[in-house]
Amino acid sequence: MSLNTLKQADGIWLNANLMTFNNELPYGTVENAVIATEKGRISLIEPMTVGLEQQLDELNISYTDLQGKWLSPGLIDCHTHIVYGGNRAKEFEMRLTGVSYEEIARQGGGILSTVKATRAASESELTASAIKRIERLLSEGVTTIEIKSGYGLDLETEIKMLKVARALEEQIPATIKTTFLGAHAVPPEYKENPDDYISYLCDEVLPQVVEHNLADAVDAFCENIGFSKEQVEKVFAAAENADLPIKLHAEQLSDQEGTQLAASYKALSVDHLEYVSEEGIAAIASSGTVAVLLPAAFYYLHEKQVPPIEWLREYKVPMALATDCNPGSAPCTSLLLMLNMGCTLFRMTPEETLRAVTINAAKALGLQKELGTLAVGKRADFAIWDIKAPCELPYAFGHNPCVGVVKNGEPVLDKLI
Ligand code: DI6
Ligand code: FE
Repeated sequence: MSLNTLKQADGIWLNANLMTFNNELPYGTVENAVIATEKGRISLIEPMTVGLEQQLDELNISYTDLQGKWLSPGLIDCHTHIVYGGNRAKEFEMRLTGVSYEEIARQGGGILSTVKATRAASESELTASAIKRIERLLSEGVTTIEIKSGYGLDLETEIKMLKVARALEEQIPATIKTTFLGAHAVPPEYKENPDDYISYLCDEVLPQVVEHNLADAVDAFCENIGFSKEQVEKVFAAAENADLPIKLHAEQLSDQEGTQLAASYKALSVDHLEYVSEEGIAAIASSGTVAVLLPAAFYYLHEKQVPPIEWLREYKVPMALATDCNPGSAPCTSLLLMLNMGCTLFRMTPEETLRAVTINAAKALGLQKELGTLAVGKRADFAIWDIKAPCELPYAFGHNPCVGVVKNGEPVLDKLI
């Protein structure tokens, strides 16, 4: 045990069971461990030694005794649309009288009704409503959140959304990654000329987003109710020009072969994938792209076709899970519920679901060097769980055993008694 490291530590947790995702054991388990942090990073992970508490007491070094509780990397929600105006409860009601999600979108509802509400909302209104939703994620051990624009669909509102998303990092203890999703839907102004909208995005909106450093990635919705592969390719070319990595909403409702296109741009992730073909999976296997699965949208839209988990396993594509928190297809603020749905709806294993919200979710955001595992040198983001085994996290639903959250080495949620 390196007592010198412990003497310099800012925080020490003893008698912890760790899910590190950083060794060959299931969950990267390190049982009965000490974890310490210094200057916001993990400075030590070692097995407990006999008499350590006493040694620390004698040296007057304070620590938290976790008494066998489990500690995981801070969870990462790598796909959300959590900044938006209004809600779509009325459309939920419509869908239950038999009108489909696609039909509602064609009638000018759906994404466009949220566009109206988001354009009308002030920055402070958007911030306040997003914070309420984010607080629910944080209470479940989430320490990193990706947030997309895409409910503005004009220069002013896309910028407003991204500014609000960026500024959230100063108000909440989470890392925020922002994604420009101008190509989410065709706005009413361009209803007859979607190609002109794509040119507007590439020539006028994206340059402003880049100039003000408002986005960490660029995304698009490749779908028959969204944009064609050819239109998406123009957005990708502009993103590449601006040196921004790409992501894609791909094959959610039909196979548009957007996955292959995204792979050819070495996308960070392709998201949804219910209708992806084996060729699509083979393509992302060689491009190192993460498959982000979104069971809340699948569940909420009453989809029947599940993403091809078997192929993803066979081709060794890393799988991530996220809430897709949005007002239309996934008004969901529980990443723990996604673990459960990953198992029950998609038949993922409990370990796959936990890797999907830690190490693989970090990869989907290009953050794997900093986040997603417990290892010396990584950022000290972690969650503490009152459980006896990791599989308890996906096992129960509607239940939150998170008793502590540490962000950059600082306790930000503490229910430990
Ligand atoms: N796919 C989704 O699941 C969200 N966007 C997208 O392209 C849904 C957005 C919405 O319905 O508001
Ligand atoms: Fe989405």
